[in-house]
Amino acid sequence: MKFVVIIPTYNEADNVEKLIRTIEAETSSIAGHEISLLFVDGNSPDGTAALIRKMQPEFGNIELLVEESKRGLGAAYITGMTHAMKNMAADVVVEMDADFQHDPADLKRFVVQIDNGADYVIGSRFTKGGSIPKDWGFYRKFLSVAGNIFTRVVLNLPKISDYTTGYKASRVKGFLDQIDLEHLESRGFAYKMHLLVEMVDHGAKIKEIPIHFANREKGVSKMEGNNPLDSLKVVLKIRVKKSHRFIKFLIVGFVGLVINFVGYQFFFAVFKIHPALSNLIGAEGAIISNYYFNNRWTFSDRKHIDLKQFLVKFVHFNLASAFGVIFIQSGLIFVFTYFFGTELHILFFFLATAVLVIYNFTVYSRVIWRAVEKI
Ligand SMILES: Nc1nc2c(ncn2[C@@H]2O[C@H](COP(=O)(O)OP(=O)(O)OP(=O)(O)O)[C@@H](O)[C@H]2O)c(=O)[nH]1
Ligand SMILES: [Mg+2]
Repeated sequence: MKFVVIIPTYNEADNVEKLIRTIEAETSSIAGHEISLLFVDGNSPDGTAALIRKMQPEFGNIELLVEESKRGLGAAYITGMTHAMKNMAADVVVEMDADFQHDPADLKRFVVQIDNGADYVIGSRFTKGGSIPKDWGFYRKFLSVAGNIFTRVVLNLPKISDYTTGYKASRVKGFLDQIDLEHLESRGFAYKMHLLVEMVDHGAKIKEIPIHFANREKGVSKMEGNNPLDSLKVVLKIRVKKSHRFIKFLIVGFVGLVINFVGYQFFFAVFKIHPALSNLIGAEGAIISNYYFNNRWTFSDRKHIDLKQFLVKFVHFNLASAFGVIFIQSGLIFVFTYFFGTELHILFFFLATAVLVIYNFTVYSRVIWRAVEKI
């Protein structure tokens, strides 16, 4: 596999030479994979790019992109990731800082986890065995910890101990290549949150590994002062966007319900078809409507356009819908009435239907409309 380690730099002249030598030494023992470095320099006035260029002939696996100017960490990574996928045939992309806060010796451990089947390896400072610098002030510690809790709760994410770490490896095929990087919120540090949410939404298998986050060796921090506020804004924006999707899903579902009911009445009353069969026809009408409108509207950013994909996913959609009604909704009603009798059957119906709604939304988001075909 080809691993591309993307390293954004801005005024890292004091670090890059040693960094390149260390990474090359640390990764030379990795067998069976090709490792390349991709620097994205924000046109540093201190000559960082020239130093990198000078080292390119010595190693042969270093690429450099120079931006017009410093445009933020997220912008640099979006440029780097797009280049790594389009022009370097990357199978895996690693995000890494240039200031030795991320230990190059850890790269091997990221590779091992990808080999073991992980799609998204997170270098965590807060999991057991990880650490942050001892001399970090209370404010920075607090921001990191509170930020993590806030992000997790507001975005209803799976349990990860470090949502904002900068040391990560992402699998390209089926994950990074399906994500619309140009539309990530924030061109600053907060792009990390959005990328993580996208990887989770695309069903990435996540593996956390502990890392020791060091103090930067040389040079000064480029952290923008508005990072915390920007991150807060991004988390809330994603929340609102997700809520929009959920509301659209509910409206589409309601239209489906009406179609189901009208179809049922129509075929029973007009054609005198057996009520059970009439309902089946009505329900299929609802399924078709739900699929069509969710594709056109709720998940318009992940629309199935290609006819074959549209039809294949429609079959999946039918199967998922049938599974939901039979095993989740009816199954739950069966279990409830088995334990508590039939007296409260109306309540059981609503409870089971609520679970079905959540099941449907999860399956639609994570399975049916998971793979985005780039338009
Ligand atoms: N190309 C580019 N690189 C950047 C930009 N901002 C930061 N970087 C680089 O991205 C990496 C992370 O930035 P840092 O300033 O170290 O941020 P940090 O690690 O969160 O903060 P410190 O702990 O203070 O170092 C470093 O390698 C920087 O040189 C930018 O706007 N453009
Ligand atoms: Mg740093």
